[in-house]
Amino acid sequence: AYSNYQTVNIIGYPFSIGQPIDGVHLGPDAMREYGIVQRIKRDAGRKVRDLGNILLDNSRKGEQFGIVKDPATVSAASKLLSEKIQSVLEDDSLPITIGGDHSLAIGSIHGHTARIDDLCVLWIDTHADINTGESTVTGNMHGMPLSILMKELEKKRIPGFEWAKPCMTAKDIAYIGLRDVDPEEFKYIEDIGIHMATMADIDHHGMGSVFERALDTINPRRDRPLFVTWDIDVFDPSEAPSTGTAVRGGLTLREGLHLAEQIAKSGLLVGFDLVEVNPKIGSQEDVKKTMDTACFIIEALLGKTRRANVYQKR
Ligand code: B3U
Ligand code: MN
Ligand code: MN
Repeated sequence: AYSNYQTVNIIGYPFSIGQPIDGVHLGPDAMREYGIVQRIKRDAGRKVRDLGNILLDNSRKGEQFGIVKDPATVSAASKLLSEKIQSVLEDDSLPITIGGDHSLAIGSIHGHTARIDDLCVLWIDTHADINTGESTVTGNMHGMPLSILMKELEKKRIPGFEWAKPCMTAKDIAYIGLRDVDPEEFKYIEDIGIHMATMADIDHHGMGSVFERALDTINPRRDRPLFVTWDIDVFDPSEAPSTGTAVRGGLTLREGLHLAEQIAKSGLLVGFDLVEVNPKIGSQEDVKKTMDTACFIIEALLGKTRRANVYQKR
């Protein structure tokens, strides 16, 4: 359906202020060094443009709203991403944002909804990332992007994000992979009515069925453009150890590949994020494995299958 999205644009978002651990801002350059651009070029049959990194103020100023850390810095950075995404979409190209911490989804989703009507979103993550200024225990903004984006939580928004009008409702988004949701987050999810598929659901029904159910909820006629924001920590730490908040009991590489392949096959994908790869965590081998997992997923989202080393027709 979106077959004009042939040119893939890689945007690096070297940002770590949404969480406390050093190194996640080095994710995009580490992925480039590992060869992500060449891997996509070699196999994707699409043009790849590396747009480089967005120049971000990545210094901690210690400003707080309540216990929320550095909201102004997060806001300024995600505004730049939203603008970048919009310019890529103007060009009928597919943006891939490589993080950086997950607070970047404020900018990427805002940018997509500004240019694409009727967007729906799959949030693939261990965490629900929907804490508000009232509910957050850590004060880390990578655990909060959805509270900025959701219309239903407009009254609970922290100040400083006036440029990003809430652009999503519960019918526009579904979670896949959750297994570490704060009690207050669970209340928001239930009150608002966001579809959530936890690891338990994946165990019980299998990934194929979980994916179809998620789309049945947010995209029943399979006609809405789809955006995917993929937190690498959804994987089991055995597949993606180099991330800030690894939680055991996550996706296998095979489950992740199946999900990514089904997303590609839908023909609905208009853009995606891959976030929270931290090359400063773990051994060299851990970092390599994590980046390899990320590359596998990016390639599969772009149409690579396990049937043969050829890409799906778009
Ligand atoms: N829900 C917790 C933990 C967390 C969220 N996202 C990550 N960790 N990566 C929080 O900080 O809000
Ligand atoms: Mn996340
Ligand atoms: Mn996460």
